[in-house]
Amino acid sequence: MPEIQGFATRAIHLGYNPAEHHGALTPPLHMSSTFSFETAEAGGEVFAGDREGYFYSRISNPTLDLLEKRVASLEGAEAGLALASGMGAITSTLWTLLSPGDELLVDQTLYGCTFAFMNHGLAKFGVQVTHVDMTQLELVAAAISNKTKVVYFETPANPNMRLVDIAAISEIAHTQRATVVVDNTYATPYLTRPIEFGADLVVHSATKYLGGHGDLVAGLVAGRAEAIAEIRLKGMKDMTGAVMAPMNALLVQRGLKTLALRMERHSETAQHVAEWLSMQPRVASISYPGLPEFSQFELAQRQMARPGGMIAFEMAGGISAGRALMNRLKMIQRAVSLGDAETLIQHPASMTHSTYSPEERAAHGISDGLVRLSIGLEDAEDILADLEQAMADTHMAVAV
Ligand code: 4LM
Repeated sequence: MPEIQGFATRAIHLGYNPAEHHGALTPPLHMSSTFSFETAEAGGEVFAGDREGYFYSRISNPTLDLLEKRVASLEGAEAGLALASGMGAITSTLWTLLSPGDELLVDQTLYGCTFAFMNHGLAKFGVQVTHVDMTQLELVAAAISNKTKVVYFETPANPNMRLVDIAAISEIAHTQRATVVVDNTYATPYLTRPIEFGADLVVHSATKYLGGHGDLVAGLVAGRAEAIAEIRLKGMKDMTGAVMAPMNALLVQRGLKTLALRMERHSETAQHVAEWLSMQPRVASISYPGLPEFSQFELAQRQMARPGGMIAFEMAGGISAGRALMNRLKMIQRAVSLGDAETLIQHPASMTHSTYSPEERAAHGISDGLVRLSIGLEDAEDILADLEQAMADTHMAVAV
């Protein structure tokens, strides 16, 4: 096979030759918890790391291996690690990197369970968790110290779409040798590759765009081989045990084959929907990186190949108007999660971000009226028609 260069081609072919597997087009599914050794000595050598081989699927498995190689390549990383969920990826990574007394410097806004793990979990074990507005570089420069071991952020952030300048923050973090971890779930490597901008590790909820079909829960980490080996052997093997099931690895491999196509379509439709929402008198505010009025439009152009499929907006009339709109939708599904073929809508304050207290949400920029849309792969006209009828109906309901 010629040298494989393109993103979509690597997502489909990398690391697999059907001729070595009876011509099977789809890579085999290795549903085996354990692996037998030819001799006792050989087993000992595999355990000691002196001989290549598999020994137990909580450490590695050939089906997970292929997925890890593909995701690493798509992220521009040396190595990857497949885990049971996005939270499994995040917790295995941070348990490996942090010790009591260390500081974890994080952005203001994070996915609800990531926030809970840090503020209500890690903090109990003597890790200093400091939030700083990472859109303000001077605040990050002032906050960082030699106690800062990890700098962590999402871009775009869940749920309010704030962007963080990966190159600028990585430069500041590296003055103190801190490890930069970026949650790339919203953007995916098709839109943004944080490692190319200077980040050290990328984490994913593969439940979302990488899987892409709403039929699994999975996570991934990518970065330098040495760091990934440490997360595999400490955070995952001994601390969380959050290993991905082989069947899910096969399904994520399938999802990756259409990632480029899907992200193009998610972005194109989301752009239409965002433009339409921005013209509605009953929409008080909207955050979408593809709109010129987006406060970080210039950064979005620099850091994202396309603006992506996620939109945050607020109705005039706050959450009661938002709920009225959600309840009148007929095709769009009221559900958490994102990145699926189906368009999903949810209310972060009472759902994904209810792990924050009301005071914490106020301090972290998550307003009670915010509604989050994950634009799916349906025809744009049908998504718009559903929103249009719900908006018109909401308008009448309020006017009556
Ligand atoms: C949601 N999100 O927002 P697992 N990182 C980000 C996420 O959005 C999520 C995770 C990690 C949602 C789930 C209900 C940016 C999850 C955690 O759910 O553990 O695969 O990923 O709707």
